[in-house]
Parts: sequence; C-alpha cells; structure tokens
Amino acid sequence: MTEPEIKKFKYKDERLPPGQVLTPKFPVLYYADVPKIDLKKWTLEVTGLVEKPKTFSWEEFLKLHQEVSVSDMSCVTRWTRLDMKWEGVKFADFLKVVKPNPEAKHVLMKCYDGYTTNLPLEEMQKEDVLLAWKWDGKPLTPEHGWPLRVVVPHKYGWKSAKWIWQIHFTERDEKGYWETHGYSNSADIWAEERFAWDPALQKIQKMFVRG
Ligand SMILES: Nc1nc2c(c(=O)[nH]1)N[C@H]1C(S)=C(S)[C@@H](COP(=O)(O)O)O[C@H]1N2
Ligand SMILES: [Mo]
Repeated sequence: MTEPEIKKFKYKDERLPPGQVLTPKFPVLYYADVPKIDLKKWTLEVTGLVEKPKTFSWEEFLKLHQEVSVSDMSCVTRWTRLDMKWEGVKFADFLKVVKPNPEAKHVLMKCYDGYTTNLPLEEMQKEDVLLAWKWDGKPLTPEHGWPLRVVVPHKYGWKSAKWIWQIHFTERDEKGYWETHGYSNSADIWAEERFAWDPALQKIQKMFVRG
C-alpha cells in the first residue's frame, strides 16, 4: 500500500462503522438475477396509505426535483465504501409529492427481481435517503440497480433496494426478504444490528467474528 493511501485510510477510520472494513471497490450483491428492464415499460408504483397513490413513468420520475447526495455504504458482509456520489430524488422530497397518511408508519419496497425490504417511515424520512438513478455522474449499471434504486446509508446495504418497482405504505410492519431470513429488522450500522437474534446472542456472535 502506498503512503498516501495509508494516510487517507487512517483519517477515514473515524467514519468506519464498527466491525466494517474499507474497500475502494464497489462490490455487487444480489440474491437472484439482474432483472432485464425496459425503460418504456418501467413504472414506479406508490401504493397503500398515501393521499396521492401514483404510478410514475420514467419521464414523470425525472421531472421530480433531483439532487446529488454523497454518502457511505456499508454491507453486512463487512465492506464499507466511502463518499459514494448518488443522484436522484431525496425520499423526503418524494414524500411531499405522494403525501403519506398519518396512519402510515412503515414502508415496504418491492423490486423487479422479487426482492423486498422494509423500513419504518421515520427512517426513510432521514436526510440521507435517496431514490437514485445515477452513481458517480453516470446512470446506474444494471447490476447496481438500474434504472432506479433506494439508498439508505445509515442502514446495512440490504435495506438499499435495487430495481425498485413499488413503494408500499402500511400501518403495520411487514418484513422483507432478508428480514425474514435471519437478518436484523432495524439494521443500524452504528449499533451493529446485523442479525435478528436475541441481543445477548448478538454480543457473543460479535466476539467470535472479531476474534
Ligand atoms: N432488488 C435487490 N436489491 C438489493 C439486493 C438484492 O438482492 N436485490 N441486495 C442488497 C444488498 S445485500 C446490498 S449490500 C446492496 C448492494 O448494492 P450494490 O450491489 O450496488 O453494491 O443491495 C441491496 N439491494
Ligand atoms: Mo449486503
């Protein structure tokens, strides 16, 4: 490793969530296949407890207020990449358009590959959450979620749904794919909420993993 790199990594250490390792790469993670999507047929549905349920075409989505957002990304498999430059619609702004009802407390995200993931509306309202279609100035590549994905930097990567086609608002929590397969429902990267087990067991698990 060259000296400038070591310096950079030392400084960035403070931003590294517990138990994570920095990577300069952009690993690809998905549980099935990369879906083939035709932009002309692509839609984003907003359903459930909202004042304005709507199905967005790609053109309609692009007309929404767009922003650039730089954030870090952490996967439960322990890689973290810093300073990811995303572009798209801030979820907080998106909420102003679709207007969730007061009873709406949870969000279920559904993807073109069959994947699902869930979060409380409160977590989705945070400043850093984005509906992204560009990364590093260019449209997303197919494996990273083209045409549209969610980015939730303060949660482990599995909450950042790629190839999203539906955003469903509900009163009660409905778990997504990894949330029903042993992973934490809350997935906070700073509290190391990796698994769905009992917190005492999680503590023991951490001791083993970190040695
Ligand atoms: N639709 C869909 N979204 C998904 C996944 C998936 O399998 N399907 N994997 C998740 C996981 S585990 C991670 S870490 C991130 C990784 O995003 P990346 O492949 O762009 O790095 O996507 C998440 N979003
Ligand atoms: Mo992940």
